[in-house]
Amino acid sequence: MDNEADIFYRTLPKVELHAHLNGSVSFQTIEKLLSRKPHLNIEHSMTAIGKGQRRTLDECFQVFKVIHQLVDSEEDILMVATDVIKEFAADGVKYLELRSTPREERNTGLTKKKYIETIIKAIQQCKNDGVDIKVRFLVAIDRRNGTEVAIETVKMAEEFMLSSDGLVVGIDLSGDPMVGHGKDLLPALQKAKDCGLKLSLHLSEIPSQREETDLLLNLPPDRIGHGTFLHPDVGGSQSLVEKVLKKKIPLELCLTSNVKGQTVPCYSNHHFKYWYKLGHPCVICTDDKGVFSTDLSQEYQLAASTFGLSHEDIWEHSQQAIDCIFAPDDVKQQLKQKWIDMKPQVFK
Ligand code: 6MZ
Repeated sequence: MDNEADIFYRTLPKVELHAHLNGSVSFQTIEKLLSRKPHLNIEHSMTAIGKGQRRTLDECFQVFKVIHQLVDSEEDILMVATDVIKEFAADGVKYLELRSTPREERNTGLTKKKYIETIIKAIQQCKNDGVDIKVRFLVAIDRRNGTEVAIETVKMAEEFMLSSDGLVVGIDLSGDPMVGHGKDLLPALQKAKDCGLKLSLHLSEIPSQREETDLLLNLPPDRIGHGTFLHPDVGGSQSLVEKVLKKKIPLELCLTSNVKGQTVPCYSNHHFKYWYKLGHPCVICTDDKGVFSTDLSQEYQLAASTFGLSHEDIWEHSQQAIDCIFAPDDVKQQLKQKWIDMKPQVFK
């Protein structure tokens, strides 16, 4: 969907909980990166999936590799993170949890620690500039990197949780679902949980992960990314669904990403319908707004038009997302007040 969303969806205050930093880089920011690095011979068509286009999930992961070539220094990360935060704010997002995988780059001297520090700096700069959005950060574990890197990442995340004035709140488990196995990451994830980091785990993004999902649900995670193949109609199982329901684990759902990445055949078959009908907490998110050429307002509008939701339904949906955030209760209260204050203006 590459259309402009209606004014209602733009003014609607929104919560974004599933946004990978390097997947969220806009056309405009890519333009700036391309001009910084002309020697790489990268074109726009290699960094985004446009209107009506689809790719295999495998091809999507190739796109991230291209973007990583463009974003490889402290300076790039600062620009990308600042731009992404401002773009979400301009789209009416009032609370954002960004996630990103720390990388080191020998060529530019970037270290993983610097990587995280730079994102924290971008969050603080936006706050100092008065950008109307609260931002928190989840340190991402790329599943393909195995046990040791996962443990190292959790250690760093713990240090930053204690030193970032509450900005680092949790861990994301992501990366190509075809690679690696969750059982190798379980000790690191358990450690993260034990030290007070929240967990958002990509689970069942592809059909063959029932056993892994079952194992990781025992942690349990605080939120689930995608969960596309959890339910029995698509080859998951009732027992997985029961676990999610019993533990009330919210799902982060990304319509355009799943359709463009072809893990879901069409919008009307999206598992949003399954979970929404059950009244289970789920939150509409973008995943990678740059790569999938979308934004959160468009995703809300898409959910409304596909599943016949009224403006009041959508309002409730955006409001209930506040209960799924990882920041503490005082932040939830401030957001709830903001929603109350903004309602007359959104429905005028
Ligand atoms: C799983 C995904 C993803 O971390 O460099 N990522 N992992 N499934 C997805 N569905 C499409 N989309 C993005 O952002 C890019 C990284 O986020 C993860 C992948 O690990 C990708 O390399 P960062 O900011």
